[in-house]
Amino acid sequence: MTHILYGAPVSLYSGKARAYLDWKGVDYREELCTPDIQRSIVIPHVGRPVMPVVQKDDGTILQDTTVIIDHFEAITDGPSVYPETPVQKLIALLFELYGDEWLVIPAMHYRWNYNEEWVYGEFGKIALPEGSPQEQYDKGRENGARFKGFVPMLGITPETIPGIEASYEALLGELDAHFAVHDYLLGTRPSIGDYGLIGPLYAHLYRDPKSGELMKRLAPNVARWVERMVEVENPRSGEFLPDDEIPETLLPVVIRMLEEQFPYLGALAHLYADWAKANPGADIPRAVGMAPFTIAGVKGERAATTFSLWMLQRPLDHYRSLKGAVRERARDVLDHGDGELFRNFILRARVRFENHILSQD
Ligand SMILES: N[C@@H](CCC(=O)N[C@@H](CS)C(=O)NCC(=O)O)C(=O)O
Repeated sequence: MTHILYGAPVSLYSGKARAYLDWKGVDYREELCTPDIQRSIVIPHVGRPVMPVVQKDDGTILQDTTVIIDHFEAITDGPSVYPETPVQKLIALLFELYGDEWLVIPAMHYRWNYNEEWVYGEFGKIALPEGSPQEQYDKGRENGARFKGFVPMLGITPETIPGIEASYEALLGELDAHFAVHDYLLGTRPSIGDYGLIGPLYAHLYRDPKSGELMKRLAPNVARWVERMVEVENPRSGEFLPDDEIPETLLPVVIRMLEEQFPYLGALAHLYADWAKANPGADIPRAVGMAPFTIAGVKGERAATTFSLWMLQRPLDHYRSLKGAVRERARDVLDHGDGELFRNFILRARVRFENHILSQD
């Protein structure tokens, strides 16, 4: 018996899980997460339709890519995707947060505004793997409507699109310069930060045809990094840079992340804390209203997604556990940008994520 990854080629977070399982050398096979699988396996265990899901050989269901990764990290010997050195670990956790919870904006923008017709066929292949192209397209249009509906909630509007594109193209330039020198974010071994980036940068921004053309044209070194990540040649190999070094070429991306994502996360944390105060003990909704954000100088608002807080707590808790000289080294890296946004982050209320459910902590 092997483990099963229920996912799909078109799914952002499936790309993250698959790339990790391949690098980790986990014995698994992938099956399409069809509507039947959603009904018979996912919804009964997780409570809602979502992918990817791992069904372990003992029947245990793992959902959420971070939970999946942490599970296999805990039970598998050998090299880890978590750097042991503290500042690299912090940067890796921040990149996971950035990829998972922020780069979904360009990922969804380019998919739905440049690849819409194509992606309907892809959605159809999940629901009707044996169907004709026309049947798949029609079914995909029906099933894709829910995902298209997320677009405005993510802050993607005619007003914000110029900012989203300017930001993404600048990010590609920064990452291209980095991957011209380094195989992965922190050396010759992929870290949890690389897995955060690979979801949006593979399943949407590389694999969707129009987006892939753009990436290969503007940032060929990023495209090659995507290929290294998803076509794993040497599982469980490579090293992080010595001496807890953070490559200089990553600093522009750290600065960008602090500037773009952290004001939004700050607003989200306050909205959630106000909600929690008004609703003690209540089930946490997926979003607690809309939070403002600014991207490349353009203002918008997007759903204040509570799950992002759980992802934020990971680097924040790690940073706050650091002491003395180590904390100073972390501060020096962060303060290339507006590091205070992170270092002095006000988190008035926390969340817990257990058994697929987010709850008040
Ligand atoms: N944070 C989760 C998110 C999973 C997720 O949002 N998956 C998408 C597809 S890539 C999905 O199923 N979305 C449907 C929904 O959330 O309603 C993870 O890391 O697994």
